[in-house]
Amino acid sequence: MRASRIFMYAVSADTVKVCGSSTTLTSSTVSGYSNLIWNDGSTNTSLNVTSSGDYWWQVTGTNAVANGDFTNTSSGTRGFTSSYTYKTSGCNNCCCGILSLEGTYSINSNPNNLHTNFVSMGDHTTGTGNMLIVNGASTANVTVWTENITVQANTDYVFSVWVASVNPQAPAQLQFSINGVPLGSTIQASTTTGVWQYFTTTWNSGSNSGSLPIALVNQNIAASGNDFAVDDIVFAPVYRKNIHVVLNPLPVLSLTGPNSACGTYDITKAIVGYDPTTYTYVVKNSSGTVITNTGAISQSGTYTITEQNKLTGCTSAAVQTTVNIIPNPVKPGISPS
Ligand SMILES: [Ca+2]
Ligand SMILES: [Ca+2]
Repeated sequence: MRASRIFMYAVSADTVKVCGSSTTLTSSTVSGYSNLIWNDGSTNTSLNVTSSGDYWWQVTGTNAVANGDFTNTSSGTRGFTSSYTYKTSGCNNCCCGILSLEGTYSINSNPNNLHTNFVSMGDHTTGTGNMLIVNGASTANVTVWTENITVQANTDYVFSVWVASVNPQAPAQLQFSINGVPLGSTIQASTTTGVWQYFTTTWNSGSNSGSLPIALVNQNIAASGNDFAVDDIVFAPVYRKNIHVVLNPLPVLSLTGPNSACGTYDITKAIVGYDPTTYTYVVKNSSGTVITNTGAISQSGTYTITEQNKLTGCTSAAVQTTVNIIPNPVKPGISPS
């Protein structure tokens, strides 16, 4: 049930039309999801918007990766497999430590503990925890890390990872992969060692459901180097709300006045830039009664006018003007009947 609900949410985009120069968008709570983030990276429950355009907020469900922070090291709880060779003990006749050979990996709190040429650095999770440390080999399309994850159909997922180079040579080129299909752009690690970088991609499961292998695949074919650390792998359902915002300006009405006329007054002449094609004008007298005969006002007084843009529906502030009607002189000898 949840999966279909998420799908409906994910494909829907609200359109918010507002009269004015800004509006506030507000996120909502999605049960079981947290870590709210807006398109601009902010994490408040609402976002102030001052230009038309497309916006989104997103919350993330529970991480499905079993040991994404690499706390567990024993074979029963490690939670993943690799096409490289797991090393926990010394390397006979090796130069530099237990990861001296290409195509080996281990879990440790410091790359330098495993290879004397690897940088000394802390993990991403806490700075003192464990990370996956890899002496990558020069073979492309090798699975560095993989775990079978149960996915729901028609659900959006986020797949993210933190990567650091532990050796400046030939930085790692990794690829997200789901069910053997490459996903997103290549994860290009830095030539600077010891700096954690965040990589993320999204995936819609479509008709896929059940247990699928999700993986990080090595695409580097450099002979030496290609040595890196991985930490805090997340694969989680994600709910994103897309919001299309249209901000329409408020019309600004300007009137001339005070206005005088003999007999009757066409009050549309008081409207600066009178444009009945674009606007609907509403004229009221001082009692608040709408005047329909705007072309021939016969009563002196204060009149209030608003203009509404016919296309956007946005209405100006009410503006007042005064009209002074001067009675026409009555011809002598003729009495009003
Ligand atoms: Ca960690
Ligand atoms: Ca290597």
